[in-house]
Amino acid sequence: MEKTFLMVKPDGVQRELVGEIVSRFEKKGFQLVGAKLMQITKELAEEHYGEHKDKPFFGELVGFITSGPVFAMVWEGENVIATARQMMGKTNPQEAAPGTIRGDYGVTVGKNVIHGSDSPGSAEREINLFFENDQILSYTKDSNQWVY
Ligand code: RTP
Ligand code: MG
Repeated sequence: MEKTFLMVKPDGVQRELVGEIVSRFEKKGFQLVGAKLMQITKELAEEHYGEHKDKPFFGELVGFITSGPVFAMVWEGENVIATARQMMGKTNPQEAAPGTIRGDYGVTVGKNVIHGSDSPGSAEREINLFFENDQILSYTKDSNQWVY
């Protein structure tokens, strides 16, 4: 089954949006298979956002993503990479549709609440960058078993 890397950025953690964001992907029907609250180092940030290293906003981007804890996650499901990007909305929250995470909670492009892998190649790269193999679980969900 397809997997993607999603991350609540420091602004989302500070604004107490972790639960809301996790809830959206749970309700959609995707499965959480890995998660951790962590502090990103400068080295990890520069590698993660390596594709942007020549952009004028690179320094600001690295500074922001290392400015406080992030909530890193691996989610699994059919077509989860592209669907999660749709649920996140456009990069600039001012262009992101209402109903998307950035459309509902973001205001500026520099603080846009959530990161998501943009392709199968970046999903594999980013999952391996942030998670060890044994931190990604495989399990089936049977909610009745946990109620009765
Ligand atoms: P992300 O990688 O964080 O999920 O965002 P994205 O794919 O939607 O956008 P991307 O083009 O990969 O840009 C990465 C992050 O850089 C910041 N950015 N700032 N000041 C600017 O013009 C500008 N453009 C991009 C955003 O925070 C964006 O999420
Ligand atoms: Mg990106």
